[in-house]
Amino acid sequence: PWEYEPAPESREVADLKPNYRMFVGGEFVDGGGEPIRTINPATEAVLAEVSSADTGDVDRAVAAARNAFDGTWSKMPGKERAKYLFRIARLIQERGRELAVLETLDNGKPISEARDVDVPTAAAHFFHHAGWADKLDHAGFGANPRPLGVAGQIIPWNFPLLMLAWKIAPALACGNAVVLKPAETTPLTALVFADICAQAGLPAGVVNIVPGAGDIGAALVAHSDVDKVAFTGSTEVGKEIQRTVAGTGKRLTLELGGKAANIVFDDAPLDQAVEGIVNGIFFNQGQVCCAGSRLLVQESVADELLGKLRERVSALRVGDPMDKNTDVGAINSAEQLSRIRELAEVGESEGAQRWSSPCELPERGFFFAPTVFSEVQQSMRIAREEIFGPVLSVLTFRTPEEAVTKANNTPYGLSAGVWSEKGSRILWASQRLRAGVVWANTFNRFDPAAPFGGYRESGFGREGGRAGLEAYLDV
Ligand code: TXE
Repeated sequence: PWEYEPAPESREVADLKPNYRMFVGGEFVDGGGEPIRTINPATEAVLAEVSSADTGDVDRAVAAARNAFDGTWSKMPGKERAKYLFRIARLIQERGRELAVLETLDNGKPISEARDVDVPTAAAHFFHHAGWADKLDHAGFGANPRPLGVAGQIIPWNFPLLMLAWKIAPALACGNAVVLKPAETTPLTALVFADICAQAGLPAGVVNIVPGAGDIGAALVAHSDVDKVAFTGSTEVGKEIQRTVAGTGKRLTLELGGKAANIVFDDAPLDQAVEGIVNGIFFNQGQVCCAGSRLLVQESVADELLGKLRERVSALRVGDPMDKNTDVGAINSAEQLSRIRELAEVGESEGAQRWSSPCELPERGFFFAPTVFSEVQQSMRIAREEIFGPVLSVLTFRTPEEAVTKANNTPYGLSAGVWSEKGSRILWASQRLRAGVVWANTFNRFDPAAPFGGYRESGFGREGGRAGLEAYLDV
């Protein structure tokens, strides 16, 4: 049921009168914070002015969530809750075109990705979790697992709608109420989602959306009536949140940065691997926590693979995200673009060899040409730090043992990829890789049934599948 199918009756984007105000207690209301001007990163034009929350609004949103939780939501049988999740899932599909267009305008990602990945995967998360809502008693959590209460959820700007779905779907399936803060540069699809909740008849206060900057996120984390905090974002802010939550008894899950290794063995199908490497690092302009940002290639095939890779990257179409043929769109913000530029310059000064696609970049907007660094050493910053942009660092190895050692030589541990024709080699490597997800002969595949999350500085807790539900239940 979760194939992307735009409903024939979908409204035209021009007909929509979006309500870019906060969503609290089932109503769109003006917040007390400074309005947020969100811009189209591909043109730098202002898209919308969004009302934002102040700390009093955070109090009101948490109170609304608490009322909804204590009132009807936590007492509702799972099979009733499931109906709302199914409805939300269908409405995401029906309003898929509107959501995809807004996501692309607000984030800068290619419309083909918003349409074929973000929107259908968000719907899939609601379908999947709707299916759990009435089965929690039989899922091995013990008798009568209970929701935690009010969940405070903070999400980043790289997958605004999809990260919202990862957070809200399991929380609601388990009977929690939610206050969610979208990222300041991408608040729009979260507010369309609020409209979808209203359209689905979700009881008022079960979902509240409070746009705002980091201070509003911090107020939500610190709020004494929040029972659970779920955060996706930078490792730095994740650590700060961990300190705030320490000693309060609040439950916490963190999904932070990564520096994934994509390992190509000499027996790998090289053309297929090239597609996977390109997808791994250039999908969403590389602004992906599990991006395959370190390519580890076996020395004997390194030259051949690099040649094929440069040829393939040269063919990527970079530019207008609204063009259906675009492969690489805009970077989300000027700040992010300058971070990427800075680290790329560091790579050059550290002595790595820089190669960039000879594409022409649009004059306006935040664009960065797909870039491949070869002759990268493990000690270089471009091999250690998350760049969060379309920049690949290539390292080589001789033996499988060396590949695994190099792959694990990072403070992160979110994902990894292994390319080989030999199943035994794939299993051998995946058992030794310290990463929450290991993809074999593919990359960046997401399934709501598969738990996603990290080791070490990539955070803790899982999202998706049965493991993801544990984060929202007392058992
Ligand atoms: O992240 P922030 P930024 C990484 C990536 C990127 C870097 C910085 O490397 O270059 O982080 O990005 C909210 N208390 N990732 O600055 O600040 C903020 O408003 C509570 C990886 O955008 O962590 C937003 O909603 N919340 C990552 C969210 O946190 C706070 C995705 C993320 O913003 C807060 C994004 C505070 N004190 C960036 N300060 C991933 N894991 O996918 C900010 N926020």
